Amino acid sequence: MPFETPDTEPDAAWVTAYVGLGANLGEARQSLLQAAGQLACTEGIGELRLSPLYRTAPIESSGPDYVNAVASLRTRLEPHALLDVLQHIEQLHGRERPYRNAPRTLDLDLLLYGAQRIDTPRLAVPHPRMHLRAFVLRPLCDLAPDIKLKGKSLPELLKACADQPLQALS
Ligand code: PH2
Ligand code: MG
Ligand code: MG
Repeated sequence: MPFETPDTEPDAAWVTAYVGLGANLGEARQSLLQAAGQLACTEGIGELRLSPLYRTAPIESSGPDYVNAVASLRTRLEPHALLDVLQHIEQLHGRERPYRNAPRTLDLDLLLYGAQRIDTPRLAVPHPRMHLRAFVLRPLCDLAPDIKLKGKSLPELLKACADQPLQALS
């Protein structure tokens, strides 16, 4: 059996996940690009695709405009292990949490993990507010236009938040 590698675990299943990226402090654009690179280099994560970047007005938040994007990736990390990776990368970028929705140097949110629904004290997936936020829906639609949330298409959901200012960055 020339191709057997008996000293390694059998491959865990690879799952497609979507991560929301946002920042409105410091070099926001640079932080998003760096974070995408750091995620792509992480063991257990592959095939990362980053959406276009958007400048977006803060929603239920304050401070300067945000830069937002979404990344799709394939992972064999379990959801909470992936969350650990996201929080570690936020820390590397100096993330502080003085109060809810405070301006931030980097926010990485696990939006979708395959078709799984997760509800634990640390993690809710699908992200409970993603269907209401143009800064998530627009870049998600760029990567995966056929995804449905709450039984609705992304263009349909985007129409309902047409009042949320958003501008593509070149
Ligand atoms: N994130 C929030 C709250 N409000 N607004 C914009 N435009 N972009 C964000 O990433 C964002 C927000 C909570 O994480
Ligand atoms: Mg967030
Ligand atoms: Mg977050």
